[in-house]
Amino acid sequence: MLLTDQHPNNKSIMVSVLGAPNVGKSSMINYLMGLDLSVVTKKPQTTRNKFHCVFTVDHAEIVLVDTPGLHKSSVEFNKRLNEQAREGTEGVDVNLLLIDLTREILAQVKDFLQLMDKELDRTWIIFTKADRIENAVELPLTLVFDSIKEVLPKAEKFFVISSKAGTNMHVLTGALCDAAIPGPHLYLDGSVSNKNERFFASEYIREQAFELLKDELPYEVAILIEEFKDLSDKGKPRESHISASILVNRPSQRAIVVGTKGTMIKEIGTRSRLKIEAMTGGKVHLNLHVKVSPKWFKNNYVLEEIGLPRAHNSARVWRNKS
Ligand SMILES: Nc1nc2c(ncn2[C@@H]2O[C@H](COP(=O)(O)OP(=O)(O)O)[C@@H](O)[C@H]2O)c(=O)[nH]1
Ligand SMILES: [Mg+2]
Repeated sequence: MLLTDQHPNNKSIMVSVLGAPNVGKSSMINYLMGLDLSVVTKKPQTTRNKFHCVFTVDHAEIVLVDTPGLHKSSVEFNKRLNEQAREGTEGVDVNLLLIDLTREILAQVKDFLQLMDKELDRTWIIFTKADRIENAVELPLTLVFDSIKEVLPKAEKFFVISSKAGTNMHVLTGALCDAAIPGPHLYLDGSVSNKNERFFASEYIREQAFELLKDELPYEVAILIEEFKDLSDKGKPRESHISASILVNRPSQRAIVVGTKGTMIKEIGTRSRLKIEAMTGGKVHLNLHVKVSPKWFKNNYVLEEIGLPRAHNSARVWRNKS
């Protein structure tokens, strides 16, 4: 489709979704989209890559950039996660900085800005998890917002939302539509992301691993899609064959991910297959295997494979020789 074929009233806005781990970035995105696209778990640092989540309201296209939560760490893997968040602010029209109402507010803003280490342009503050605070919408947040403006001068306005209760979601959507800039849509034909089904298949497998595995183990797991093939004949319902490796760091972890008589890997497989089938709208054959890949989170090849290229502050050893 040519851009000139688009409706003359079309407008578009690109928005970063920023904040500390676990403030509710992915939950808000899923609520706004009306689709469980982004992975949500109770554990922090579930999101590892920045990616576009797209929805349209009338003629307005809203492109939300989900990002990993910024957090303090000198570990290479975490530096790369933080870099994804920093890059998420590039070229956007508005930043949404999510602040968890159940935690200390100003400290969250200051910590975030320090870790961001980059000036934020036009920013809206989104206070999240309003359902967890009694009468949250009546809190004297204007005063708090004024103090936020002292450290973040480009903060324009604030919203109080709950992705659980749906509070003020329509207000936020309305504000985004109003701020959208007249021009062509970036995504056509109902595309909801810049990432493909392969990416989301790996996300949904990782989501179930995060849910089902305990303690630190979820953080030591990565998913590599080895094969994603469509088997279906023309005119027949879609049928896909997916083969994926679950990478773990140590042999003892392999045993846990496989589980007694393979029960754990079966459960991860069944649950993630259902989510992948909901995405493809067809049948999915999912073949999972667990591979021991010692210190995969220090392995440049694996990190690149899972969409985490070098960060600007990566140690020298990670840089290409030039
Ligand atoms: N009560 C409540 N919990 C929420 C809300 N939004 C997110 N959560 C929970 O907070 C946790 C982290 O959410 P997630 O969206 O993954 O946060 P992210 O790390 O910032 O992307 C999950 O357990 C969510 O269910 C909300 O509006 N209300
Ligand atoms: Mg997230």
